[in-house]
Amino acid sequence: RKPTLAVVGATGAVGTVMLGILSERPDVYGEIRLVASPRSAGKKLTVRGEEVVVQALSPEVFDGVDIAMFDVPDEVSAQWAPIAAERGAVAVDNSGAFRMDPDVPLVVPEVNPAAAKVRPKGIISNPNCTTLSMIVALGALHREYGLAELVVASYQAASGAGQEGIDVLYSQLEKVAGDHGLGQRAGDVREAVGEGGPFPAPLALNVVPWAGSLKEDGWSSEELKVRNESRKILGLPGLRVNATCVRVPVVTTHSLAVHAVFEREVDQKAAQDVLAAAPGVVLHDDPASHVFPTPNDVVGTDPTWVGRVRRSLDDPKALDLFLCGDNLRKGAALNTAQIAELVATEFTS
Ligand code: 2RA
Repeated sequence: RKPTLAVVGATGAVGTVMLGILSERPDVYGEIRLVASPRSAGKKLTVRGEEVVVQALSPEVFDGVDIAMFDVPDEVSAQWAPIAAERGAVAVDNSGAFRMDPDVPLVVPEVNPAAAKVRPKGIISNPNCTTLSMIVALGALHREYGLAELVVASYQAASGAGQEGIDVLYSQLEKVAGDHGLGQRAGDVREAVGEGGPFPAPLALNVVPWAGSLKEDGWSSEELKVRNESRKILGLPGLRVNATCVRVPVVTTHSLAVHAVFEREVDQKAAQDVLAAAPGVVLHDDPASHVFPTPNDVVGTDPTWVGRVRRSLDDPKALDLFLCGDNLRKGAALNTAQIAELVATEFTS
């Protein structure tokens, strides 16, 4: 039978992308129920070409639901994913609430699909978008060479901070547009765009070395997520990982510069071949012709794009590469949809 799906957070930035993805991908569901806060209840949204009325989040809304996706803030997931699971649904959660819970698998279908079957709490977590933007490509290289260490710098898009992040970036860009003198005196962009919004410094005409909240010893929550989630997904609890997460004035698509050290010696051409053959990865790597991924060329697409693949000049076991992935698609909605499809096969097979 075709399972019933609930999409919780259907009206948010990720939820909106999710409705598009559900309309494009193979239709494996019976009913699709759209759920949001009481404020959005009654709204009509289109999924699979049909208008669906949004229902308010309540325990009863999960009755008869087989799979419930959550694209909502951590505290909402923390409260409601267990309620959905209690009512019999498999909850696929895109928040940070359960990712590091040892009884909740953290799943990337191209990397660790079998983990989705072991879910003692009835909950499966979807990784953070920054981890997801690199892990499919790194998983392929790990299978070939054995990963030992990662040094990562992210270039994260504004939409990682939700619709508010997108709105604030556009509003700041409007405020600086046309002023050709800006960006040449310390603090002049800050004066022009003012304070407020999800970014702790102006994002227009700037980069901001911060995402998430402050954790111990100066690390940001985002940097710790990259470390902890990579370890869990790859099944490498001792993997050495150092990340520096940076926000850049890009609307959507996270990029990462990665220095990856392996157990075995690597070869540039062989590594490129591994990446080119990996499901979910596109090798886009011919710098002589200016072929490399950029966020603006990647946004709206599903795969992880990889370019600038080089063997380290100082370490024959290390590769340097540049990756881009749409943080709202593979980084959030698409991976959640792929996990839900894995679960859906349990109903249909
Ligand atoms: C960000 N990774 O980009 C976060 C969103 N989950 O801010």
